[in-house]
Amino acid sequence: FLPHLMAALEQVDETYIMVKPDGVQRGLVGEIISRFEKKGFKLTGLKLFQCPKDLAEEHYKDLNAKPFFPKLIEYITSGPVVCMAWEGVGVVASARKLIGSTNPLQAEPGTIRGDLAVQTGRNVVHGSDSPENGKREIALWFKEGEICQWTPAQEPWLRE
Ligand code: IDP
Ligand code: MG
Repeated sequence: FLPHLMAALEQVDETYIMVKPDGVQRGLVGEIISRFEKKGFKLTGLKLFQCPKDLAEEHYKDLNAKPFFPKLIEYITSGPVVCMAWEGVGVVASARKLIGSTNPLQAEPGTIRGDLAVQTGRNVVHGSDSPENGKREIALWFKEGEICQWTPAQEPWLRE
């Protein structure tokens, strides 16, 4: 009974992770996917995509008053990105930890940005900052039918 109750309290979240154009150009796609895969999260959506300007602006709308906004939109639309949806208990906060601080020089070694990047404006990867934004961003970047529900064979070896 108690394990079932505890399992019910462990909410499954989803997060939107994106390899930015610099990550794609630098050949880091496999490395970045691998970090989330090895941790034990479930991949539910994946595509290579050239982002149009209006989508980039919608995705980053909370930052549209920032001085760097035009350059951010230019950066995100400058080449293909890899769009991913990942699912799991605590996946939003855990993915942010795996990614590291926005400024790669402040990101801890062992994190994606800490290991693979040197500048905020070229920080190789995006991750949603809340479960609500995870849902919002997945709905923004993926069409219906592009998200797969499936049960990984490793599940009983990841969670008791
Ligand atoms: P996050 O990606 O760590 O969540 P946010 O503050 O949400 O960081 O900013 C979104 C993205 O905007 C950053 O990942 C980075 O690419 C870019 N950005 C943020 N601050 C700056 C800045 O001061 N200069 C240039 N680009 C920035
Ligand atoms: Mg953010």
